[in-house]
Amino acid sequence: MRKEGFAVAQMGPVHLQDSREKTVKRLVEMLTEAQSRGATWVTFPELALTTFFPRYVYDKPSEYDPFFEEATPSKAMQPLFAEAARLKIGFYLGYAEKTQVSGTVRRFNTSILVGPDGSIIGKYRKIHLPGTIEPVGDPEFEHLEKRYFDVGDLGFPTFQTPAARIGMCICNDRRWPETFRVMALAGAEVFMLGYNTPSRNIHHNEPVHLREFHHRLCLQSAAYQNAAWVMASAKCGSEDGFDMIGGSMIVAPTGEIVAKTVSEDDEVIVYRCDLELGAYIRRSVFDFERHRRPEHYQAIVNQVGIELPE
Ligand code: CDV
Repeated sequence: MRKEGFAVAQMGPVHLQDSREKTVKRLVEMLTEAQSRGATWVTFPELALTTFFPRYVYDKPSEYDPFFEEATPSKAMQPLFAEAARLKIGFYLGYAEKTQVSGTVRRFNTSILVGPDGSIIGKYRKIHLPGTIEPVGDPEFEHLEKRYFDVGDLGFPTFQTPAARIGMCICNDRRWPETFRVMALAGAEVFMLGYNTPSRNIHHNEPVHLREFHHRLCLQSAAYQNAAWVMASAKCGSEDGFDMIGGSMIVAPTGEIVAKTVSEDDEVIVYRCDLELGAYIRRSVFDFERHRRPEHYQAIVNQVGIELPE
């Protein structure tokens, strides 16, 4: 057995008017609770420092730039970094990143992995951006990630930490099995992800119970098929009247849910994960080296949409 305490810190709503200071204070409180309950790692949600602003239509950078951080750690993040280093606890944090790439301003939906010593171990920039560039014209279904963010340019990296090799992804990425398989092929033993999932489906009229079912389905199959632990953290509840699902959870490499939140508010769940469980499964049913047949998977990387054979 190789056991390590992992926590998922779910957040209730962050409203448009809530200050970063107030929001980060909530994160620090949950970090402290996680550490007191034996966790050495915490997963926080996607875009954890602000409301889920891509639901709103903005035209000018001066209107949406206030949601972005320009430094890591930014001033707002500093209390979280300081407390985590003091408590010797690592964390995953999602936020909106504004940066320069080759002299051009770029904006990403980003997560960082911060080690128990307070150093930044790695960064991921969201690849599967949902929604539209142009507004659909119905505030209930507006989801403008493609308007505000560039597609991530870092691939799906994994990072060796004192506890395990960790891979990161963000929200909609979890619906795409390629996300997890690429990280698993780079040795990920733990997948960390944050999400903001509206209770109403932006793509079609789907009941809430299916939203939650599809969420669980993605996480459980990702864990099982890649023999890895999954840490999934929601920002949920009603943000200024816009409802988002909860259901933050920790899933074992067997696909079993071992811990799950019960509220749509700030809530911490902790589980002592046996990293050997995943290693055992990767030596048997999911021994990639022995059983994968990539020569028959060409379409996965060579095609985007469906191409019918001649
Ligand atoms: N923030 C997200 O990526 N949300 C998507 C919704 C819009 C489909 C999700 O996959 O939950």
